[in-house]
Amino acid sequence: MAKNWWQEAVVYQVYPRSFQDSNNDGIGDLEGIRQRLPYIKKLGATVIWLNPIYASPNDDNGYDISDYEAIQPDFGTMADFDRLLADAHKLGLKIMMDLVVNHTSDEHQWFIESRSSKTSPYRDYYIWRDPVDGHAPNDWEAAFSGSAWQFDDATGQYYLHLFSKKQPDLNWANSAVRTNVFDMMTRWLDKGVDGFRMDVINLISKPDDLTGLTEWPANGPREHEYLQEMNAKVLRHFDCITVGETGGVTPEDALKYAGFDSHELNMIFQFQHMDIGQDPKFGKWVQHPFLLSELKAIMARWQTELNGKAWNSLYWNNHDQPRVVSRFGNDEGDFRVLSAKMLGAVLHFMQGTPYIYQGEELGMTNVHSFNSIEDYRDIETLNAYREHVEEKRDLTHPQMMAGIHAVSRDNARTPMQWDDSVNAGFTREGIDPWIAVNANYTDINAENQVDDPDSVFAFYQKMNALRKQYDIITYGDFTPLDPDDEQTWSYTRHLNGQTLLLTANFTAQPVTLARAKGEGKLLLSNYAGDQGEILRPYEVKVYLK
Ligand code: TEU
Ligand code: CA
Repeated sequence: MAKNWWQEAVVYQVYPRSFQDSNNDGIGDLEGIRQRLPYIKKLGATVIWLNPIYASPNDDNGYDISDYEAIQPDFGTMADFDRLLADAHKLGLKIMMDLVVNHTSDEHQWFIESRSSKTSPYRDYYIWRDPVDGHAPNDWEAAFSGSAWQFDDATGQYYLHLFSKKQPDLNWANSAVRTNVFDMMTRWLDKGVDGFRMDVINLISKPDDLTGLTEWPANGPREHEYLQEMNAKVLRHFDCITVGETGGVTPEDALKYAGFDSHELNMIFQFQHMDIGQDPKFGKWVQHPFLLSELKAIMARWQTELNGKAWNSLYWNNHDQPRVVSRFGNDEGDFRVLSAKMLGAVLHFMQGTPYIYQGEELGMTNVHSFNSIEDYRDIETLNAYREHVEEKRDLTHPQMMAGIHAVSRDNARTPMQWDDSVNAGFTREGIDPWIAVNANYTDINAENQVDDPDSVFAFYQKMNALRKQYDIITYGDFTPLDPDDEQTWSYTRHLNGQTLLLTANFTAQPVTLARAKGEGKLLLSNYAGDQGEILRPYEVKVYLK
């Protein structure tokens, strides 16, 4: 298997709106990110993934792009971007851009032209259909509630939007769309960016006949043709990193998208571990208990089925997901630090490229201090609340708020907690940040942690350093252990005669596990000392032999 730099990378995800405000308007910006580069360097990450920073009316926090080659004024200017890129490169940090090309904003010039008349040269850039019996062409629901079709009075047709109605889907079957997207990507790569995270990239190919379809069009008929064309025309000419966001994929699909010889992408983000516990009817908004064995089985399947054939991305968190310490760990009292470290280790010692979402390295938690729906900003959350509580009335306010507290995307989007000053060092005292700071910032913040050897930050830093030191962490084969044990998570890795063993306790009680005794050198643990077969609450140990 060829070794590539992106297999050895550690990616740090920055949500620009919530990272660092440099000009005191309550919104994070590019200059703020630039000022914080030394922090990311100190952590030991090597690549920064920036969520969208392009011009956008901001219906979906930048995932509705009105100009792919202009910077969102809230975030600064192209000169600010150039400075950020240059400074990152000086520090040896690469920058991965978000590429959102399943849809644009309805305020993109292409869509403005497209909706203006049926004969516009841009009409076919989007997906327009006649009404069927006076209704939308099919029953698809948009990800952000309501129909996926919007009727447009000007021309008497519907356009497709799988997300909000301000995010019309591009028509990839039109080769002019593809050429425009590929040229735009080339210009960014020529400018020096180091790669792309590709938003919902497995939705770009739609079936020709959409009438009567009930299923969403993931992994559509021409999907791999489009990605191979993108690879041939753009990606292969640059030494870049690519990761596709692909909901609803299996390991089998992954071999096609990101196989070592598939000539498409380097990696994909799968969602099976994120979708665990969802309700068949209400989806993520009603969460059910799940077994640790189910979560372990999902991760083990991805580890073993991709081994030697494709490359995993490893993540617990991103800007769409709740905070992992609150979700799979325990964010109460002393258990927070212990379980944040344990979860970090369980993930980072698997095979793949790890992604750290801003604040994960501090053990930042879900936001328990938002008591009203008014505190939320996310379009998905607000629309779902309206749909379930006000329109369909199939969930009560308390039921919906329980779901929102558990899984709203805004759990990840509260400002980065830098220090214990008012507004957590994200923006100046007296300024209202665009979304409120999590009330626990006085306790959980970077300033507290960067120089504390027992902090979550120091633990992540240590993991990143170990990865550089031991190839087995990156490249070793993976073997799951004790798959049915509902209290502990253990596995081994193997490379060139070496064995790495990880054992972890997922409960708040001590458990006895014979193999936890370990052999060889204790590389890492989240407790002082070693109690052999006893794993203390949320204890994790990593041995190398
Ligand atoms: O997310 C894709 C997606 O399917 C989301 O709707 C996701 O399932 C949901 O947020 C989890 O509940 C990507 C981006 O990451 C997200 O931020 C965008 O809103 C979305 O695409 C549209 O561009
Ligand atoms: Ca700002």
